[in-house]
Amino acid sequence: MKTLKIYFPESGLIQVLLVAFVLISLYSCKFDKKQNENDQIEIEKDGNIEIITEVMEFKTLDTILSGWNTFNYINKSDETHFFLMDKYPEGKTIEDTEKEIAPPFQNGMDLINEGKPEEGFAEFNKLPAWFSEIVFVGGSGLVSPKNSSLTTINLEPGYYIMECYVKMANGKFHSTMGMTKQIIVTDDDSGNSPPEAAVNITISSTEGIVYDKPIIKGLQTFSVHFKDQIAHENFVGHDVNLVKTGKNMELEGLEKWMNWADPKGLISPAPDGFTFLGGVNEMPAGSTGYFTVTLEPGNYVMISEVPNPLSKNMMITFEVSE
Ligand SMILES: [Cu+2]
Repeated sequence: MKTLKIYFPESGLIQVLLVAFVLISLYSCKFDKKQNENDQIEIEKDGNIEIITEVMEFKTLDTILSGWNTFNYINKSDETHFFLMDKYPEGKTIEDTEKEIAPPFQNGMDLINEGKPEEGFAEFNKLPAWFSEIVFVGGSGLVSPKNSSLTTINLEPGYYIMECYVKMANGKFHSTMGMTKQIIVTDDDSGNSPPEAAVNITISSTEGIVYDKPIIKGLQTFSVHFKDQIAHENFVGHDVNLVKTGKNMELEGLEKWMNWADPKGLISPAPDGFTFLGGVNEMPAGSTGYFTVTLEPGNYVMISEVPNPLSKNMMITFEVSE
């Protein structure tokens, strides 16, 4: 902790009192704001849990029930975000993340951005051993500004960090800038059942993204089954993001943007002409998550947040007709 030495002239006492007054006011302001933030968040009538991003933060419940939960992620900000639930090993908390995980990732990314990819990737070797014990158990896909997404996942009791690692225009991860939130999942079960899916998607490292029925317009629920899970070249596992595109859009820009380890990847602003509508973020092999979305007629892409998704059959296009 740094100690500030302040020299007070004759009117020192008044200044000290003024400083103290300002500090107390600031503290109570902050406290009031926090109270209000939590007041805004609610469990909706249908049991969905709201997550709101106004700028680059998660406003949601601090404690939730285990079992099946549906999250309504509302992105009111001007940037693209997602939420991913990281289940932490026993005894590790957000303080450990800030000390031991965020620095190697950000230093590595900064070096990659400076054109030193080898040194950058070497930074990732400094991640603590317990990093490999974090389990990524799903969340939304990417959600464009002023959009929302509905994602249903099953959560075991435990300590979780909700995070988003999209990058700001200056290359800093949203998570480094504080877009993380600790959430406790209790032993009490929600008692919810998973939704019924109209279309079943399977994703795997061997076959990519496949689905079993024609996709039609209107309100649709998709199941996403993770037949396997691997760490791709950029360390993350595969996931499913639904994207609406203009007609005859060039998809190369989107494909390249999906890789966070690319200096131009997963960085604000997202490429023009694509609207991210959520999906299901990475989950362990054998897991199933769900997302529910209203589909207007038009052209869509389902894509994974990995390097070269096209070559892995993790970038597939489809059309929804009138
Ligand atoms: Cu974000």
